Amino acid sequence: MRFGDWPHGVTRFVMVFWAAIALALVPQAVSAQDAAEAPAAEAAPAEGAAAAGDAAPVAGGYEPLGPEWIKGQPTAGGWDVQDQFSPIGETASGLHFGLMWVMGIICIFVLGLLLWVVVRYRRGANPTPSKTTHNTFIEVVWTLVPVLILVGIAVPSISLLSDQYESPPKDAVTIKVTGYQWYWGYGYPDNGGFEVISNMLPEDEAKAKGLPALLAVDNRLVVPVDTPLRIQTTAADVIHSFAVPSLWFKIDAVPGRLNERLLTIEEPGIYYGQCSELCGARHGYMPIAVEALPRDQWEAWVRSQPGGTVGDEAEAAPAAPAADASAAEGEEAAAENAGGAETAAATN
Ligand SMILES: [Cu+2]
Repeated sequence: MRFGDWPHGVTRFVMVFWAAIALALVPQAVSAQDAAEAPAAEAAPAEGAAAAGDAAPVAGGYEPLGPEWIKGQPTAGGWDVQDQFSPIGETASGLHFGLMWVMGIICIFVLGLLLWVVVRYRRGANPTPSKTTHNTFIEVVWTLVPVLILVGIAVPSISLLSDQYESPPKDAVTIKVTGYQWYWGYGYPDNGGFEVISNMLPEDEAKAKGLPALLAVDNRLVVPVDTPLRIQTTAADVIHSFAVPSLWFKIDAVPGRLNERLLTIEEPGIYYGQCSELCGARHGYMPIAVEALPRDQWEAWVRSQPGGTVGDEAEAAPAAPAADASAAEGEEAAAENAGGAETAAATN
């Protein structure tokens, strides 16, 4: 390109640049409108959920949660991370969006400086350029400011990283997740050792129940809400990965190895995920459905399972409050009486 053409080239570049920006922003504006309309639509299920919560059986019974309780699932046209329902998820998505703002502001600032230099100091507007080569003040500023920004990012980032490695407390409910080709098994070693096998529902069956196809399963992973869960993963054949986006939870399930992570779910509801490690022909058809229930309803569900026990009720003594089961003594008693669990369940 000859220098004589330069202003023309700049004009063309600027026009193409703004056209690209406009093209990139229009779909986002449209989805922002969609998002603005969404709350009205969401309000109804929330009311339904509250009503269902009031009507839900408390003493003794267990009813699987209906579709109005679905909280974590992908949405059509969605372009952000899913809403978060675990403490780690809320921190992590907050950090994610905070960093997006930091990156956006820095990009716009640098781009603005660049455009200003290109336009203001082009040869036509500035025929005799400055001979300045150093400016101590500016150099100190452009070193210190990025350092401070990076330190500001590192503090929440590293503390989030360490939070994600936090060990589950002693009273956590242990759930052993086993990946199979191509379904999931959920074992409850603290509650009588039963295992739930979870297969994807066929599409017509899922739709008949008002549940999302390819995500709905026959037996969900039922867990207590607001309770630390010790999720242990392994696999029986090849590597799978247990992942639920709305709980910010993903951990590989590796044959011959037990991985462990703490999970706490804050609200009752249904949270969908999928196997996230390419594991064979039906990798895409082994969804995960987590159903979080209030503690009493979860205990009712455990008792409805073959050999399911809560706390140290396998003992002949009257059942102690569930909270006591967490004590070391309770665990030992539970271990001693694990063999008796089936007998106790049979007599119920
Ligand atoms: Cu898999």
